[in-house]
Amino acid sequence: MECRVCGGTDWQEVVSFGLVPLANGFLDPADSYDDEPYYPLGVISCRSCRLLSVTHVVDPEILYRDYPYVTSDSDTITRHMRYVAETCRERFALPPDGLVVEIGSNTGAQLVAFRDAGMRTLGVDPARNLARVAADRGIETLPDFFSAETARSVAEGYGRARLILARHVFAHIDHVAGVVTGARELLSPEGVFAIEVPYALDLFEQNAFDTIYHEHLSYFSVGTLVSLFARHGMRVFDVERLPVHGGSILVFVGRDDGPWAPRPSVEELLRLERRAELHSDAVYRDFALNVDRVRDELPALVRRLAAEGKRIAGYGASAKGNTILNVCGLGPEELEFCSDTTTLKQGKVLPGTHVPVRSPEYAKAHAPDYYLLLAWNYSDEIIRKESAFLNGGGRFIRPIPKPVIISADSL
Ligand code: DWN
Ligand code: ZN
Repeated sequence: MECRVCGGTDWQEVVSFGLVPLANGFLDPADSYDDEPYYPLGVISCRSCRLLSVTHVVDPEILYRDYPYVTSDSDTITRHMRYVAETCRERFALPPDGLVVEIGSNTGAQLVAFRDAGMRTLGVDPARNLARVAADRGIETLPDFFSAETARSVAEGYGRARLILARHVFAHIDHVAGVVTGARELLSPEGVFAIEVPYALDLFEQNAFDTIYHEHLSYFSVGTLVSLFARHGMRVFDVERLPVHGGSILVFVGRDDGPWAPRPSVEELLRLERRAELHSDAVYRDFALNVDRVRDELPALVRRLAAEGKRIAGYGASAKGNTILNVCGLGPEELEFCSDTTTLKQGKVLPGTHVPVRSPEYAKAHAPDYYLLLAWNYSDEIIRKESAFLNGGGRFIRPIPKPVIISADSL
């Protein structure tokens, strides 16, 4: 396999989880589960550019045409999307009538913040179910994948963009070269391409191995992104480290013939990555050992509690939660149900484990003794929201970076 960033073929094996179902492959309980698809899941690291890549690429037509994840289903992300809009408008003095194009625009919640500031907006998202929701709230959305061709037809129909946004979608793209070339063509010379991706350093520091699933093809460091964009006539000129989704970077990229000079933030993170020795095999070996530790300790803890007669449920039917359950061998034996706020997921069952997804109202009426916090990236928000559960003696099991029990007393 050739590296999608540098073309290299010298790979270090990092983790291998065997056959795993799709993390957003929620099933209808009325359907038979016999033909549920499973695909190989593992991560390898390119020894030339240190891109982390999944081992097996699933056809994006299967993954994204009908998509259950709605970005605006948490206060944390809603606040974050407002921040992204403000920071982009202020830093880059975006003109009120400028065009903002968002790749992977989901239900349009991020673009609303630009539209409300008077800007012209266009979403591009292959999920037809979500593109319809976006259109209903007045955000024009092309129900398609972003590619060099899409970029060309958008430029012809709408003009050049001052800002192209790609939040938590860039790491989902296999043919990055086509997307980067397309973005460069679609940008006006002073335009900015802003991408937000999970950060490789956080993957290791948080031991966030549950963010490994078939949608996430790449796990990036700043160093890898700098070399990727340089190959395509673009320059990473600013980076911000943010806590969303367990640790992400918001990376600002300009055309190399544009006005944006590199800011110190880029060199600061490159220095941090050199200090973390991301170029050595040892980092990836250590990560694999930490992953194995959670794969041993978490099922042991959950099974011990279940054997003591404790009732346990999942909290947040997140994609990453499905990696945890499937990779740790936890399922309906241990979890009664999984609570989730997303109406598209309620009434379905989780991929692989077939644990039923229930609404927060159901969860409240059937409160367990323990919740396995599968949406641990929202710990603060959830702990605030669930103070009555905690004060009533309820507990959370936070699985990552290593399993811990959270109770009212421990907070
Ligand atoms: O890259 C991706 C990331 C950014 O988003 C996608 N491939 C898919 C998705 O990953 P995820 O499903 O792991 O994302 P979240 O945002 O961690 O999912 C949290 C889930 O938990 C959602 O289904 C909403 C739910 N939730 C809940 O039930 N109660 C969330 C909160 C905050 C809550 O209080
Ligand atoms: Zn590479």
